[in-house]
Amino acid sequence: VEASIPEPQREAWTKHQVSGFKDKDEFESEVVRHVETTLARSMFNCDESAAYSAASLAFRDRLILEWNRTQQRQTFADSKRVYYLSLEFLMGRALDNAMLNIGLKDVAKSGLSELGFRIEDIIEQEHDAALGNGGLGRLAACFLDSLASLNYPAWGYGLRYRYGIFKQEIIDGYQVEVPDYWLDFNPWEFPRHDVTVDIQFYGYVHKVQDESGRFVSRWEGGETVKAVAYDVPIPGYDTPSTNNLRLWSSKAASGEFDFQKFNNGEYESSVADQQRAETISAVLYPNDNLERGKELRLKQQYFWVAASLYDIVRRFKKSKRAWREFPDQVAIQLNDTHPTLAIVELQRILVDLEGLEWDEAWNIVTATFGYTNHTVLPEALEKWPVGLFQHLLPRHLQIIYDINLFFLQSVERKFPGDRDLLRRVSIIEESQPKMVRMAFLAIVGSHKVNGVAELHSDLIKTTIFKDFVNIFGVDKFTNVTNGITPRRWLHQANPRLSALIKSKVGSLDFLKDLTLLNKIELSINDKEFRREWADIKYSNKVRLAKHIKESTGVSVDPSALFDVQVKRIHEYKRQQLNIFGVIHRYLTLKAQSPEERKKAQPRVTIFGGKAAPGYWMAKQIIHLINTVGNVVNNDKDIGDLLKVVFLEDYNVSKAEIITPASDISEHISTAGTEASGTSNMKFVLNGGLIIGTCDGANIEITREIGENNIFLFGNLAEDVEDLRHSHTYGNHQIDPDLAKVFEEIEKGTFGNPHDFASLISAVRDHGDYYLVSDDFRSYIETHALVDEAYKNQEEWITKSITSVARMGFFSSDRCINEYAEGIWNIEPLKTQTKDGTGKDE
Ligand code: GFP
Ligand code: GFP
Repeated sequence: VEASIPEPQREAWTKHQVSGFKDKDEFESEVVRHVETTLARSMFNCDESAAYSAASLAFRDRLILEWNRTQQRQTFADSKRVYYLSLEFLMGRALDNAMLNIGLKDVAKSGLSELGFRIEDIIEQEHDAALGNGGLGRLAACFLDSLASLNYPAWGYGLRYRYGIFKQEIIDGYQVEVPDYWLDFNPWEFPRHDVTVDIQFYGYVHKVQDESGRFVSRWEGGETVKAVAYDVPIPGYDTPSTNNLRLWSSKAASGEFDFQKFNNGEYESSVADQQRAETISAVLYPNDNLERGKELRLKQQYFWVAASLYDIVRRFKKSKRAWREFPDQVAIQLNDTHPTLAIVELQRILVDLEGLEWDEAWNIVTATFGYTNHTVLPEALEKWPVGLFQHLLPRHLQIIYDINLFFLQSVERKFPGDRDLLRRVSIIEESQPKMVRMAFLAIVGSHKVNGVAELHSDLIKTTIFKDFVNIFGVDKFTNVTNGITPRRWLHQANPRLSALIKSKVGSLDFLKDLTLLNKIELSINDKEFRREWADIKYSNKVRLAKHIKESTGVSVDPSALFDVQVKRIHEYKRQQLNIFGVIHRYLTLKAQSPEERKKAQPRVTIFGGKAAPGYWMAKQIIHLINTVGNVVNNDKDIGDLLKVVFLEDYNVSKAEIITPASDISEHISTAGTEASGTSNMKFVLNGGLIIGTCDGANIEITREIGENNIFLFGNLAEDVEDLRHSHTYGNHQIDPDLAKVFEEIEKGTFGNPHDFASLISAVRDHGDYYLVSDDFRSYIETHALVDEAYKNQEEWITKSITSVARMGFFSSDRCINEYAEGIWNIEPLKTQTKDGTGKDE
């Protein structure tokens, strides 16, 4: 590796080596220095926001030094790296995470206190980095934490959206979307104006003969946009390893603006090009699980994938290895189909630019990529119109056609004459218009395809990808059950619980090996431990109650049973089932005498989540929740027996308050629709029980914690098809109690019934695709069991402790180790070695 500073001058560099703060005094002087220099303020005008900025800069300085060392170690070791390509990284806040992972939160706490600030208030100043929609994006963030914590040489590649997921406001019970401009001050990113890539769009393809007489394709013309790298350091927990998340931002390639036009006085149009280029990385698309085929989205995908591959290939070429060694040095994981174009782009680089033969290139490509699927919902699988491709990426379309041709030829050899099979598996769907099926392209171009929970991985093999199992063999398809990072979702979100567990495990080692949690089961009869356990839950509920009061104005009693459902709003996740159940509870209470009511278990039902702006039904669900809350919360007969709240703008930092405060949480998707779910894991890890369907990871959670510790209900995935079918024949009889709920809505009890007509008719008149009525009875009966169980607090605490003790499997560390071994074939890099290469001890 070449160093830019010649040998004789390096001594000066070594002498002046920078190091980060090590103790409270040094931390304080760093904070003061940043306040007075970087921020140009002083003790006379340092508010909490400035203190947050300065504290973050102090930590950032430390991080970036370790980041540099980590990158150097990885470069010197020259071992295989993994690149995680994800269009979403839902990172949340960084300061608290950095302090805890580095292990200097206490130092920062007392330092800030001496400077006149409370650390909690400082942490609160940070704007969430909300570059994701939900589970998929948060999974990517948990993976980055685990990759760094386990010392894997790994980079994330994503887009630096100027606007993250919209901010949600609730106005008159309706969701209103407000832009989330989060970049005003972001100390966690490093712009790399020297790391840029020119990305081409549109244009045309022609064949030319190269020096050796070979015909090669040249892609020319069109427009060019510049990708600029922004690096975000990812600190590992209790290790110096600090990995990189590289986010690309788009800029006009031609510079600021068109000077010609500017000089001619056309001021406005002179900046048009610049704005058009910057639009590419401007917004994160909200996910409604329905592909809408927007050109800008495809542009985003190619922009990001092409910049990332250019960077990866450039790094590989520095090692001067032969191309066939590429898969020994590089593993690329495709988080869903969004980065599938990477497969085509690498083939293009190898064949068109590097001159490899098609087959040799294709072997390299397929050995490099792995593809993770996150949904079986057919309407969510990405497809792009061929015409759009032809226009935007003409050379890529040709390559896709060739990939498809060779693939279909191989299918034909294996299954001669099976025309229908060819039609079914073709990467090009022969529809009007023709479409490119991205999931099929991802399967054909990868060496492994995985689902994210056992049931889901089985389902993809028997439904959407069945034909591909026959073609490629079953070994290409595998499962890696999702996980979550215990650093953020236990230690950071629930510090008291983490401390209590530490007192029983003997150390914080469970944060690195979550299976050590099983040690707390030995203390299950320890009275003091149990009391502290219950007290922690109670104080987390007090904290949430305070947040509810501040954000909604509703007072809730922390001793009531807190029932939570927070996730993207979607019909398949069935928040409508929940709110219909709440109405049923309300009607039941109303029908009771005051005497009977005294026996009822008080409840607070808490909702949170965003609806995609174009998803009408989801928005109606939010509206219904709010109107029901309005009626119920103000009903004197009901009082504290039932409260219904919708928490506005659910995001990662709110999840950190909500998750530790649940008694029960809801994971109630129609069986077979939720690929995994990850919040189910977070709630259980924080001592909350769950009510759920036999879906996604609920099944494996049940297996681990025992079926006495979970409230399962509803129809099984294997019966869903038949049930749906039965709805369409003869009369679809809906559950009588659900019918009463509908009657009440239609009477106008919760506002204008017209507003909710589509929610009701989806169930009653349009085939009840999500089986709301089929599962309703078992849902409300199971909730009755929850009420009963909660009355026996001792039993409940036993369930809670037992569940946490058995959650070790669901760490994202386990998950990343499985990917590393089964899919990527990479090893962790040692952080301390004699020669600094990280290669050996
Ligand atoms: C280069 C150097 C590294 C350095 C990074 C970050 O890496 O030592 O830390 O840049 O600027 F080799 P590549 O991106 O070229 O791998
Ligand atoms: C998607 C799936 C979830 C799954 C996550 C992560 O998340 O079942 O747990 O990906 O694999 F739907 P959502 O964004 O839809 O929640």
